[in-house]
Amino acid sequence: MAAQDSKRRVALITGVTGQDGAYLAEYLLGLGYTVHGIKRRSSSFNTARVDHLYEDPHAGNVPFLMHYGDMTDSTNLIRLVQEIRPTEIYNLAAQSHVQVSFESPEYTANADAIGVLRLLEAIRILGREKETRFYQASTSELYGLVQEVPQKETTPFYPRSPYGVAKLYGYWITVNYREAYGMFASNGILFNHESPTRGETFVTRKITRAVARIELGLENTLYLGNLDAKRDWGHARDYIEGMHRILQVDEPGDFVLATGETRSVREFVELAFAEVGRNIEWRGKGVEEVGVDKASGKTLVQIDPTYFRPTEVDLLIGDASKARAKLGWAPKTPFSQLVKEMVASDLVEARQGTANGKHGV
Ligand code: NDP
Ligand code: GDR
Repeated sequence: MAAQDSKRRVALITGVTGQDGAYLAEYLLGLGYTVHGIKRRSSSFNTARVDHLYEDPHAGNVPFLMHYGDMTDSTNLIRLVQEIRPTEIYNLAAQSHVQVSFESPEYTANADAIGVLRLLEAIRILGREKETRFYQASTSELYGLVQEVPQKETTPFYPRSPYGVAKLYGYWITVNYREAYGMFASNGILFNHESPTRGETFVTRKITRAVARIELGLENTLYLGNLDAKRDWGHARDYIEGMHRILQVDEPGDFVLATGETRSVREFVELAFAEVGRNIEWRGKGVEEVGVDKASGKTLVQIDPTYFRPTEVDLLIGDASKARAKLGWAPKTPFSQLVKEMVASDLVEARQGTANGKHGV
């Protein structure tokens, strides 16, 4: 077990402005950690998810601090690890959109694969192997083409996208640094997890946002790709607790976090529309298929083939028995509650007109 300074609890979160980073930062602050986050420079504000945690550092000893940085910049990462001296690093930063990874495969590899190496090397170069525990945000996308279900830690990997392949490197370099240098470096192999702050171009949020906007008459049609893909969807709030537990146990290792239930995109659509009292009937086949509101006869869902991926992951369903046994972790939020929460939040957002952006995969 890596010797940790028993008094200092200092976390460094890469990707703190993302869905998981923001939930994790809030959770760790609640546990009394000092939390440092890395944010990217952008031409417009990108900190909406963590703004409520921010306190003016001029006020003195604030527990939450943000630093500019990028997973593609080694010198920046080395300097930050040197200055912050984190006791725990959560590497959540990534180009995390599977379809976008087909458009930007090289950048995805740079940030999602080599970025992991850069951070592990920063720890090693600074001689902090024994002082720093490292969490890598691995993914069920590693399983890709179905080899066995449910998928667990021993299931062979077969990634199906540049994102999945980049994350495969991230997974193995984490294992290698654990074995080669005795680092406390662990992978969380997390299945899809969503929330009201999920990025707007992931399918769940795209659906709940469209349901709200259609309900309020701001939009007419939801355009989707593959309706038959099946995912094991949980709530991000539950999964970040699992991430934290992965770094608190005595031995490093690799852990699946999942609900053990799977649903199709089609089922998600049906449930989300049911939240606003609409029943969807599916008519037609293939790219001609449409989702029709049974009561009004209006077409609410259409297929747009641009959202189909060159290679797809058809079925994900995870077995989190190891996490249950060794971490005492279990998901708490039922699927129906997740959908309810997301639709309710998007209704509020649509009413206030606070939602950003109209386009996206
Ligand atoms: P998001 O896309 O919401 O957040 C990604 C974060 O990474 C953002 O803060 C983003 O910054 C940052 N980022 C992207 N590229 C870089 C870069 N080059 N340098 C520094 N920061 C960068 O993802 P999630 O919160 O959903 O996921 C967190 C991690 O977990 C990701 O690594 C993802 O691949 C992985 N994962 C997610 C799952 C899920 O279902 N949510 C499941 C399994 C794994 P910005 O805000 O500026 O864009
Ligand atoms: P995924 O999430 O690829 O599983 O990766 P996403 O929500 O993008 O897709 C889920 C499934 O829905 C199908 N789909 C669509 N997807 C999007 N984005 N937009 C559409 O219009 C659409 N129509 C159908 C997809 O084809 C796919 O089968 C997420 C990310 O968070 C990754 O970073 C993470 O590693 C995995 O989850 C676990």
